[in-house]
Amino acid sequence: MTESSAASSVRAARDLFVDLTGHEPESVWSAPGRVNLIGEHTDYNDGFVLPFATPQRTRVAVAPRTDGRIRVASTFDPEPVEVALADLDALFPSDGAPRVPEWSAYPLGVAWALMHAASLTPDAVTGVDLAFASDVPVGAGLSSSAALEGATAAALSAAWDLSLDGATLAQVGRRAENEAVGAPTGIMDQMASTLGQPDAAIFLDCRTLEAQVVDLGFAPAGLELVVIDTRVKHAHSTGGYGERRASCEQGAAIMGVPSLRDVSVADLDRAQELMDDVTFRRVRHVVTENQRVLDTVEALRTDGPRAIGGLLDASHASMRDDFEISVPELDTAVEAAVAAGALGARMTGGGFGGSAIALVEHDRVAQVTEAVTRAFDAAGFTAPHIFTVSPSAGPARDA
Ligand code: GAF
Repeated sequence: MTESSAASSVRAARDLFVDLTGHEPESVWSAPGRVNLIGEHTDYNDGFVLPFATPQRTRVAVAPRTDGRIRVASTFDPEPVEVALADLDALFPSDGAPRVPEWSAYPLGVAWALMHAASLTPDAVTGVDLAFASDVPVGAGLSSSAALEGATAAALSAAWDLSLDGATLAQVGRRAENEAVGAPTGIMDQMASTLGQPDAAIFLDCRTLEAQVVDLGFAPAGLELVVIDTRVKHAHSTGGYGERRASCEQGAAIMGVPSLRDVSVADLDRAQELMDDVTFRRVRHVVTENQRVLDTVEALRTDGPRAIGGLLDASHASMRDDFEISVPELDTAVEAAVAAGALGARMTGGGFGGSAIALVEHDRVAQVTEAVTRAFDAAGFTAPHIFTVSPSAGPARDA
């Protein structure tokens, strides 16, 4: 990510804001997307995750207005959506589908969840105009939604003079995603976005929300983290994600524990006797993935990033064979990257499309890129989008 592309994204948000309102914004805020290094589908099982924030960010130009209304617009869909803050409760009823157009449920849902989190009544806060621009690719498994939620939460928190920490902003974002948008996701993406640190990952215990910063040290070790966006779009508000979550809950109920966090690798033999094969394999993925997160953190702390390649590979195999959330494009990306010399590779995010990551020697990035591109071509897949990322900081005021 170059300085100028960050600047052009700030300018795009500002320009949209001026088109929308006819005046300059008061400030521009931003929040990052995320790459999950390891720990997939463990967050809603009260387990462990190790994500980091991307250099790609969503930016929002913002200024208050005097009439108690909130208006949102995005460069992706510049048709603005405007509602009264006093109507938000009715727009996001606890027993029904959101009553606002598609993407606007994210920022309007954050406003609604933030007002509840801070016990604010509509007459206690100012109205606001928000104009968004983003360079986080949508549907690529890099959590453009958490970036949108994080940027909105940071901007509104400043506009409404609230001093909320990153974990609270993340919980606001998650509530918006779960209840306003209707996607049954965990807390990982929002915590990665709001707690992001340069050159480090966030080791998060999703039960206690205790977060530790873990140095990654990719650059000093001569390594790059390569993202392979397969261009297979995914969504978590429909289908497979919810089904996997239900299987995990069923597995925990059969084991008689509150969540799969409470099942250890040593318990797996017993689990296999108690449940059907599919449920058992879903359980085995989560239980072994939790252990792989702990092993990855230990390896990073004691031996450095070169020691984690095998854990990344094992994570992918578990998602492909046991959790069954990979797709041929992700498997091809992982296999071609490893065959071309990556130290390890895995799909990242919720699955059913999106991106894979590969840990690669700096000198081999071109070789891996070429090999993956060739493999996609040979398989007749759409050409992937391949780029390197370095772990980045959480929400910030950019202007
Ligand atoms: C998606 C969800 F939003 C996260 O909460 C997490 O469950 C992830 O899929 C899978 O690890 O990104």
